[in-house]
Amino acid sequence: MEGNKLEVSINKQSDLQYVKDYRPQTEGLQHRILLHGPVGAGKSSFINSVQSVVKGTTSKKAGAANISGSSYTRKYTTYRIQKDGQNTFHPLVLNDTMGLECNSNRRKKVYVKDIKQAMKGRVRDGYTFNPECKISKEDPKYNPDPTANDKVHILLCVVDASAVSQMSPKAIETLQDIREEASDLDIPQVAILTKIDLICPEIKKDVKNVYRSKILKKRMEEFSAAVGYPMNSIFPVKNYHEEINFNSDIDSLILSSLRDIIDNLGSS
Ligand SMILES: Nc1nc2c(ncn2[C@@H]2O[C@H](COP(=O)(O)OP(=O)(O)OP(=O)(O)O)[C@@H](O)[C@H]2O)c(=O)[nH]1
Ligand SMILES: [Mg+2]
Repeated sequence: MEGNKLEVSINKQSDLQYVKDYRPQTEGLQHRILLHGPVGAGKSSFINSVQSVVKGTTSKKAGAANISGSSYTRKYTTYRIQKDGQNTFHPLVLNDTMGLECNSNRRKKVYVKDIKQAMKGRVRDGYTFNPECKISKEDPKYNPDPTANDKVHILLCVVDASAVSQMSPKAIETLQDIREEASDLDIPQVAILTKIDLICPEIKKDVKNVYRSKILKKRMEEFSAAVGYPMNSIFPVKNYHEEINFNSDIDSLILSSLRDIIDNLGSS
């Protein structure tokens, strides 16, 4: 994997410290990471993985599902990460959303509109997404007056590496549309490719092989070409999903992707 970030060797402890020490430049501001992407891509699992790795205890807060046609996650939820032994939280929050279902043009349009409103901070925590109907301005969970803390600071597109080659033109178009909306709002965008263990037996055996996997590089290039994310803004991830114990290499990859996400946040 020459010439891209995968070459960089990971130092788990320094990445963990980096994440824990991270502060937005503006006093009192929290940075919000908005996850979006196709149904079953691993959005909720990534949030669980991040929370577990940063806290050092396994947590299963964001409900993760077995794959079916429709999104398991329905509620717009903010996940915070508690600081070690304190009743305070890291100034970095992750927002889970409903998965993209591309089975109709209507659903595609509703999805783009809802994600756009979420990026603007107009969707309150606890809103239940309706794939047939965008959030209404009369909804009690509609926030007409978002503050800087309500707004999204970085958009994180989550895609299943084993499904990249089979993404429908509608799904690709939707991810492109959302990227454009984010650009219009000056929100930086990055992506993670999950389930890398499913595309490469070497990675399944040892996650460290992520740095050598040709098939992963190919999937990243395919995704980059299809949706338009530059290669240096796509990060591979293996989520915790059925493991009971921590694995240092999985931790390292999660932390390195989180560090990369933070590095793309820009200054605010
Ligand atoms: N092998 C493998 N499975 C994973 C990985 N990440 C998630 N999964 C599994 O993929 C399935 C879907 O994961 P979720 O985290 O629920 O996906 P989601 O994007 O939140 O899905 P929706 O809420 O339905 O949109 C679950 O069965 C997870 O256990 C991974 O890195 N590798
Ligand atoms: Mg989910």
